[in-house]
Amino acid sequence: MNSAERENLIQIGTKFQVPGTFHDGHRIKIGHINETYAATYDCYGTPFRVIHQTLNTQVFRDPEGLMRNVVKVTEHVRRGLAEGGVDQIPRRVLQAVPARDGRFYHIDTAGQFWRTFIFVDGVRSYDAVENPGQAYQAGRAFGQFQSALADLPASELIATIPDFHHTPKRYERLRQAVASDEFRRSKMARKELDFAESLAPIVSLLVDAEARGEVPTRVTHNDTKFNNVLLDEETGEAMCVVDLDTVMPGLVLYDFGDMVRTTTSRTAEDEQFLDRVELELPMFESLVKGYLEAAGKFLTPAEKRLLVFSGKLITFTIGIRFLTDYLEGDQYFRIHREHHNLDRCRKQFRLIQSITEKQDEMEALVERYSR
Ligand code: GN1
Ligand code: MG
Repeated sequence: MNSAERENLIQIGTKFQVPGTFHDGHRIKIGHINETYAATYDCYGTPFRVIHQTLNTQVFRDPEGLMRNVVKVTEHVRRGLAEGGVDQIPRRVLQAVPARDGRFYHIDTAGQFWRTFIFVDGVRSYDAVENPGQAYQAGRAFGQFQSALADLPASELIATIPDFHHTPKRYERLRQAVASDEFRRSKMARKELDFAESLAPIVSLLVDAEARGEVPTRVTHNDTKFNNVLLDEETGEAMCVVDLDTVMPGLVLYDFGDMVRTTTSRTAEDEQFLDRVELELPMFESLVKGYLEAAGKFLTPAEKRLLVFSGKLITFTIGIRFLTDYLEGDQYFRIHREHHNLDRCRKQFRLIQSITEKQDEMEALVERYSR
């Protein structure tokens, strides 16, 4: 962090009701969209740590509504944990820190939207899952999160990004990107575009099921990738679900699908050695077990029946978003190397092939843990 960035962070800190004086801060790299800093304040000799985070308001068009969602959801989860007599509640649910003016955000002189959370100690995230125990923890944590919110009416939350997982609309956008091919990149992605074309028949299955009322709209997380769950550094237990910007009305299947995408292969999201990319059944088994232990009670038969399919569809949806962004000149997902979004897409598409190969075994596992 350079000195201008540091000065700015100090300024930001003064706008929030953080106790003590600024000691130090550094940028922590998570996510493709927002900037996140960890900062330590000296509070009468005791360190007090917080997260200061920007929100990309190009992506999230109603940031105030988003923060209202976040506060409503975290308060609801916290209340549930307290009623259940659970220990270590401050480590299990995010706590937003209000600004000096009582709102939960601050807009700086440059127009940046900031919010602050209390730092959760003694936990870490992983970009790629390492073993089935972690997959179990992730499945259980997101299942518990959904379960804790099952009695919060979805109508109380705004859609922070409308049609976020609407695969047909994402698909249409890909078609437009191919048609204009502004950056002359479609020839690099010929194979991927053919593959995307071949999956046209499945694109609308979940939105159609929702429209017919076969699967209910609930409060869901919508960005359940493995690095959005914090595991205890010592015990490995999943403590806290983070990145709540997309918590909004959705389908549980979007959440489960994104868990399958990110928590069943010991490879990074942008793995370039595609031979290494495989849906690993022991990971999937643990993921399903953890998820159904926590969520099995409230899921309907139709939701359970679509779990495996959702893994395929959400992996596809995110895959075509990477592909579209590649064609559109990397406007959305931050890239760190040339063709990065194409690499990300390739990894997703390879995983879909592996899911297709192992579909029957996956279905059998869902069946086993549904009983
Ligand atoms: C984005 O910012 P981050 O990394 O939490 C994206 C998700 C994608 C994910 C892919 C608001 O999440 O939808 O699945 O990248 N979030 C948004 O890594 O678009
Ligand atoms: Mg996110």
